[in-house]
Amino acid sequence: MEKHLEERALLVGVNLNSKKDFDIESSMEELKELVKAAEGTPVSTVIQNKHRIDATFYSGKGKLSEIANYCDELDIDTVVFNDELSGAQLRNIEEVLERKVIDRTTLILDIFSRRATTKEGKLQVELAQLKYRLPRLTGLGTQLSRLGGGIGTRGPGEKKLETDRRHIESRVDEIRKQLKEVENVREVKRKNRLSSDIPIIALVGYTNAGKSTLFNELIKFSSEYSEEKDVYTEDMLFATLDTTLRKTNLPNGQKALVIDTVGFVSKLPTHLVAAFKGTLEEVNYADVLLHVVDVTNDDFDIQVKTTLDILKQLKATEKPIIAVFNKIDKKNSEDINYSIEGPKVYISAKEKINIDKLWNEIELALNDKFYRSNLLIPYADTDIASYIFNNYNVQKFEHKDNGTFIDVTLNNKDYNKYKKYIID
Ligand SMILES: Nc1nc2c(ncn2[C@@H]2O[C@H](COP(=O)(O)OP(=O)(O)OP(=O)(O)O)[C@@H](O)[C@H]2O)c(=O)[nH]1
Ligand SMILES: [Mg+2]
Repeated sequence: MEKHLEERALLVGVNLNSKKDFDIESSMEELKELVKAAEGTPVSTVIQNKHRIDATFYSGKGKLSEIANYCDELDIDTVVFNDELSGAQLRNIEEVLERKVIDRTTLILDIFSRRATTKEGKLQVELAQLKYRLPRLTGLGTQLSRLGGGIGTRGPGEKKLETDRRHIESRVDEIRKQLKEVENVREVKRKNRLSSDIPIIALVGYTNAGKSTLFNELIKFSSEYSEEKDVYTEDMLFATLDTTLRKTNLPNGQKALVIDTVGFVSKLPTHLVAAFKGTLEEVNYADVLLHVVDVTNDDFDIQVKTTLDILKQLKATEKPIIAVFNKIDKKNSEDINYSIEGPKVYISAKEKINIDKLWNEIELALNDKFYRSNLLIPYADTDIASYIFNNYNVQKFEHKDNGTFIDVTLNNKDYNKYKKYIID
C-alpha cells in the first residue's frame, strides 16, 4: 500500500554536544548517506539539542509532536533516528508518529542485508538482525503489523518475528551451527595460507575511504591478474561487504595476499561486530594492515579514531599498521596535518599516485621477513627446490652439474631453514 515508489525519510538526531564524537551535522550527513545506501530518499532533517537522550521518546515529547506535523506536511513514510532505540522507545514513538520508525542500527543492518552476497555474509547479517530484534519484540509488534516494505523489512521474515521468542532463539541456534561449519572451512583455508607463509596485507578503514579501489590497484601486480578479479567500488557507504582475498606480488618478486575487508562506520552496531567477528578476524592473521583514510572527508580524524577503536576491539592494533592517506588528487598533502603513530603514505588509489611509495612501506613493514638469497639445492633435495618454486616468485634459476641454482627472496623462516644451501 505504498503511496509513492520512493521511500520518503525524515531524519531525526539529538545533539548531546559531546566533544569526542562527530559533530551532529556530520553525523546527520552520514545518516543521510546511509539512508541513500538503503535506497531511501532523505527529505529533511530535524536536530534537537538535549543534555541526554529521552528514555521514553528519544527526543522530547514536544519535539515529537512537531515531528509528527512535519511528517504530514512532507508526506513522510519513514522516520529514521540517529541512534539505537529501545523496544519501548520504538513503541512510544510509533504511537505518536503513526508511521514506520527505524533507528540507525536497523538502517545499517538493512544495508548489510542488501549487500551480503556470500552464504557466510548472509548468515552473519541475519544473526545480527535477530539478536537486535529479540529484546524488542514487543516494540516491533505494533510496527510490523503495518509494515509494507522498504528499509528495515528485509532479512528475517515478519511472520517469524510475530511468532514467539523461542522461534527466534531456535533460528539463532541454527544460524550459529551453520556459521560454525562455514568457519571451519575458513579455518582450514586459513591454516593452509599460514603454513605457506605468504605474507598477508589487509586493507582496513572507514567505509568509502577507497579500500576496494586500492585493492584493485595492488592486485594488478600479480602474474595471474585479470580484470574479473577486481572487486566492486562505488561512491556509496558499504559498497563491498564480503571479504575478498587475492594474490599479488611485491616489487621484490615475493608472493603476497591482499585482503579487502568490510568498511567501518561510527556507531557500528555491536551485534553486527559480534556477528561479523569471523570475517573481521581475518585482519588478525594479516602481517601488515593498510589503514586507508579518505582525506577529502572533513571528519577523517574522527573516522581514523573510529577505525582504530574497532581494530582495538578486534585486538588487531599490535600489527604493523601503515596509515594510507588516500585521495590526495583532491587535497594537498601539505594541508593534511594529522599526526598518527607509525609509517604513513599519501596516495591516490584512483589516480595511481605514490603507489610505489606505498609498496616500499609495505616491503619495509615486512622487511625483517625477507632475504634475497642465492641457493644451490642438490638434486637429492628436489622436494625443497619444488617447495621454493611453488611458494615463491623465483627471479632466476639454472640447472647446474651439482644442483639447481635459485635466486629468490625468502622469508625469515625459510631463510633460516635453508641457510645451508646459500652460496655467495
Ligand atoms: N578522488 C578520488 N576518489 C577515490 C580515490 N580512491 C577511491 N575513490 C573513490 O571513492 C569512492 C569509494 O571507493 P571504494 O574503493 O568503493 O571505497 P571502500 O573503502 O571500498 O568503500 P566501502 O566498500 O563502501 O566500505 C569511489 O567512488 C572511488 O572512485 C582517490 O584516490 N581519489
Ligand atoms: Mg569496498
